[in-house]
Amino acid sequence: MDDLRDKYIGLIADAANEAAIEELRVQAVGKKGEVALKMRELGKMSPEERQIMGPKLNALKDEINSALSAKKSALADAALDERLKTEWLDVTLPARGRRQGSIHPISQVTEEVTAIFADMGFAVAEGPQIETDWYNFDALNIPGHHPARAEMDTFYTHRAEGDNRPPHVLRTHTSPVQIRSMEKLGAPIRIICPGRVYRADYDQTHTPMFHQIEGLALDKDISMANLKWVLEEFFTAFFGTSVKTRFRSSHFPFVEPGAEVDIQCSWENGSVKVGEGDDWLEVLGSGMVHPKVLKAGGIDPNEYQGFAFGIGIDRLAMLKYGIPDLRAFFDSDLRWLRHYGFASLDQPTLHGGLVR
Ligand code: 2NL
Repeated sequence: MDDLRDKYIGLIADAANEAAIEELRVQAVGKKGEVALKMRELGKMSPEERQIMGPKLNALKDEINSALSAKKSALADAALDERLKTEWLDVTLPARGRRQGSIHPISQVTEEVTAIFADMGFAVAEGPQIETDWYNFDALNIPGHHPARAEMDTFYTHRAEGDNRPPHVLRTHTSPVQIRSMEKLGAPIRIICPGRVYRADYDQTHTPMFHQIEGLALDKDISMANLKWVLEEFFTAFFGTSVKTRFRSSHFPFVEPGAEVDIQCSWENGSVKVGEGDDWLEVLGSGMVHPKVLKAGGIDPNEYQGFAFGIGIDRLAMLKYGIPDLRAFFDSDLRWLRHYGFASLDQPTLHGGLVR
């Protein structure tokens, strides 16, 4: 028995890892291990012998077990020491650089505008940027021969030779989203449709892609008065100061009557301030939705009526943040964004959190 003890104490001392320890445990004190075999022999012994050998075998089993667990924790300690030697952190290293990206003013303004209209019960609707000419023109009471179609400098897609269907267009306004929403949701409805729109136009004040938000509110008794209140409420929230509006009669094929809306402003040495002074700045088009347009959207004009408006997001962003040149929006040098106070994306609370 002493041989057995010396054998295992030696083997345990030499064990190199946890797997070796486990192997030794099975071999020595497992159910079919050497100590168990010896215990089985107890049955064949005389009671006197058994009384001596029984406790001795139990003591041997205990001794081997504690040698096993002592070795196991010694191995774990050694492994930890090894890790601590290699996996250390140099707290004197310089910090990582800040990320360069930042929220784009167009995205921020879109979020600001949608949040304000959401407070007034408007849901956001989106739709395709490549449209059929039905949704972009005909449904909006702009027939094929109408000058508005030519005026809109539309981008047309290409059809395969022999395919005589009318080509798709890049939407020239977000109105098609409103037609699709009327079809899908019916009336009453209150939605705003933000998104990219396209017109073949490029100069100091126009880019071929720009951003628009259109609004639509239909119910049994919605009037121009509701439109005026909603717009004044919007401008006041957006610019953070009360803003007077001025409606000028105007024509758009999709509304009747139609109005262009100006906001109150002042001009001081070349820069414009909204909500003060006695100048006016044209910012949007609006009107009561034309009965033909309601019909195109599957809505009965004898039962429902309402207003619609369209506003350019790019111009709104320039006005609110004093950005003088459209080209800034397409500049890949982001330093100007910080100049105008658009924070890095590393401070995500500013993203959408700065509504009013
Ligand atoms: C502009 C003109 C406007 C609308 C957009 C609209 C949409 C539907 C029906 C009727 Cl589905 N109207 N949208 C109405 C009037 C003007 O935008 O020059 N915006 C900057």
